[in-house]
Amino acid sequence: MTQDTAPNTIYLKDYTQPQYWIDSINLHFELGEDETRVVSEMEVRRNTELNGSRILELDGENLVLGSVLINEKALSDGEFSVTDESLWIPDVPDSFTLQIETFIKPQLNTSLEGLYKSSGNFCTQCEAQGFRKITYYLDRPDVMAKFTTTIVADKSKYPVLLSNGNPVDTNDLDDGKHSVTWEDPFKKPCYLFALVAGDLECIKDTFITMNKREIDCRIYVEAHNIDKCDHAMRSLKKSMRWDEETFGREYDLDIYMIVAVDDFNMGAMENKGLNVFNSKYVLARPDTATDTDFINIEAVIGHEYFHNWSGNRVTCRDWFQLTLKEGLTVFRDQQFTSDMNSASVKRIDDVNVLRTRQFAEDAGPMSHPIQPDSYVEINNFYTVTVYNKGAEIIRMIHTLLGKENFRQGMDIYFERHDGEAATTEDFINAMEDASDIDLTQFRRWYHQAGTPQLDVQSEYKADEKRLSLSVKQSSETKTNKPFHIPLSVSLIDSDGSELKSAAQIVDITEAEQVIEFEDVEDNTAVSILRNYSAPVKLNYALNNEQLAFLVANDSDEFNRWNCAQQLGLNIMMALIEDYHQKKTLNLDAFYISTLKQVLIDESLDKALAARILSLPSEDYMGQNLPVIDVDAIYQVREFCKKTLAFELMDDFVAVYKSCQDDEYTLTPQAMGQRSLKNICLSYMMCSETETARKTAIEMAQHQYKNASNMTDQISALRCLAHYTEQEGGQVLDDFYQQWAKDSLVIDKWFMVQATATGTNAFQSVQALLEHDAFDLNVPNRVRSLVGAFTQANAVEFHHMSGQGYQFLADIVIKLNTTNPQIAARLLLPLIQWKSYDVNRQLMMKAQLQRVSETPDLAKDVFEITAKGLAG
Ligand code: B3K
Ligand code: ZN
Repeated sequence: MTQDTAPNTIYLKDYTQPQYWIDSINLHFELGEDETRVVSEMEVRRNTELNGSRILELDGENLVLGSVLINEKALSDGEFSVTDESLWIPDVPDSFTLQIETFIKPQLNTSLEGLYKSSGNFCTQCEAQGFRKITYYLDRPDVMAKFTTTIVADKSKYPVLLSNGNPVDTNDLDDGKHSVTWEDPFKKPCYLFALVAGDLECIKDTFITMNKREIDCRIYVEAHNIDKCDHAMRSLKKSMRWDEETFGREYDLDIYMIVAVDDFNMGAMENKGLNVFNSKYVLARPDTATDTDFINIEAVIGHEYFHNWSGNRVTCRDWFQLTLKEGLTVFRDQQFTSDMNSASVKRIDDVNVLRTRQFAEDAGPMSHPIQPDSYVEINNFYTVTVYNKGAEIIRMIHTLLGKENFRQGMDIYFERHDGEAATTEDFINAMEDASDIDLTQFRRWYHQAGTPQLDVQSEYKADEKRLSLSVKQSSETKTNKPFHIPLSVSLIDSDGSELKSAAQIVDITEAEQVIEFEDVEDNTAVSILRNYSAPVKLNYALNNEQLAFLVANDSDEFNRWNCAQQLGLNIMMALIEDYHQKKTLNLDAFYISTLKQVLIDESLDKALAARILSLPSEDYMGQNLPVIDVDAIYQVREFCKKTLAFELMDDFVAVYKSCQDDEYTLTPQAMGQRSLKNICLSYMMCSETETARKTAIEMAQHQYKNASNMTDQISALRCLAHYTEQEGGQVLDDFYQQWAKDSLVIDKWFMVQATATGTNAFQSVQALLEHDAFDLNVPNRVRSLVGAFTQANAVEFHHMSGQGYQFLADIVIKLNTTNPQIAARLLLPLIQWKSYDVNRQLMMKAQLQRVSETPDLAKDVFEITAKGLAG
């Protein structure tokens, strides 16, 4: 999609129903090496609720039109017209059969949208608007049709032919071809259409549903990956059971298929009965995948499965409703992971993503409410705001209504809208009907952008034993009206026990509000925004002693971590000040001893301990500075790590040794132990005293050589590659030799190098662009090198020379023609220019400007540059 003039903006307020409905579509694909022929036969009917035009306008892009027939009669050239984006047929009957023949070239489709090829196999990605690259259609989610799909292809090259629904017919044809016909009994929008044709193998299992129906579950992969599917299959079956037990939702077809492909723009896609996945979220063996990979696979498999109800059975009326299915489904997958693993660790990880990525998005030029009111390219709105903040909004509804009412609301929503294309308003109405709770004010979360801030001050009156908290809410966006915020609070007495009777969820609805507690003893600590009950910035000035007390005693594990983050942030912000004033840096002994307590506390969950011991991220620190100073942040953080390594070396070594597991397992305990072990190793590696450093290097080398799993191997590799030259170089070479044939593991190899710092860091990233294993057409590879460098290596990407910015713009310009979706995503770090110093601002803007002047700028990239330059 290229533009000569500025592309149109689409507005929610302009939504109207379609002029025509399509009740059924019969698709016939003849897949060829040079050309693919698509014949589509549709039953079309005028929308009688509208008194609209008689012109039928179908969406279509990059298609070669063969023929058009209405009620079996071919139209002559004058009876229709074709533009770059549509097919117009004036004066159509009220109800008719429409047959359209188109020709496409999937083998040349590098946008990975529509029908394309990955590793020689055919596959599709239609959400949001990819179906129009396959055939002319009403490519909008409120047009729902019954799909029947016949695929014809060479049998030896493409023995497996898949589409949505159930297989109903198979035939061997002449010339070594064969055909399979699939019928999907459920009406669906075309974005849920899928086709896969290839030389694939599958693992099979069965799932017995709550009503004793037997579901044939299959995971299709290339033959060499067949031994890496077991975890995905287990995850699928767990998801199916969980959705029955938690939400009473049963699977509805007789077959559920997942296909893993290497070339994919995002994580996975919930096509009805035929999910297509980025292989990163399917393939795992202990020696190739980290604990995080295993957890992510379970989460993404769950996410796509849960879409079968929240997304497919009830879909979105238009793309402005995206959070209706995405926010809700992220909430569902978060609950699932939380139930399968450690709930507090999951909450910590989710909040970390929200606070670093979503808060940054909301503070920049792409800020939008979870229900945006306009877009240029909808693919740019599959954002952390729509997904992750969207999930927080659902979580708040869950908190306000309570578990039972929420479940009832979900039942009402699914029953009322099954088979329909719904809106966020439909969802909230169902929640109100289930609970009798008025969500009028709460609805503002859907329409107001920006992160609200809560300023809390406490006042204790010893004579009255009264504690009052005054809470003020404000927003950067001055036009925002007060939000309805569920604020979870409790009190912890001076012995460290929670005063359970004080625990409550306070409805914050006013700009200023006071919360009173009676009968409170002196020195009682307030635990606030427990479990992160709302997506807000909390400003509650606790001193370092109070924070340390809560790190040690809060009964809310999330808050223990959060207070440790706040404490670390206070300490590091003060150090940044010292750094700017060129003072000698000194790490507060109190902070060191607080972390030491956590480190040696054997009763503490190890995964939680590992998170508490992790310093606030560079991104999080940056958000708390008026101007992000990447160098100061980096130097201060490294200084803290080195000092902690020096001060606590013996403890790190002891804990490291105590965390060696005899046998690899994937339990939350074993994963927790590995994460604590590896965080100890990473601290030890920062050591600057000779003997300690030598010990650390030897331990890392030993771990690298003897690792029984990828978590341990990659952690040791990262430590050596980031903190030593010669030893690092050796293990990087060794790792490459060992894993050259496994592209997902090689992605990790790229990522480790992309996140290295130091004199040659940038040159080595540049050199990697030329590496045989690098390929600009493979999104995973691009993300692991370019994405990691620009998003997870601030000090090198934002180098004063501006070389990082130019590097990124060069890549984006190349990708603009081949894969605009990926190009637009990669460009995002540059639009945050306002957060940096003036010199960097100018250089970042200059590169944005350069990208914006690229000839044939894709809509995706246009929108990001335009918004980025406007600031
Ligand atoms: N619904 C898809 C995302 C499609 C992205 C299109 N650019 C995956 C998911 O959220 O489950
Ligand atoms: Zn989703």
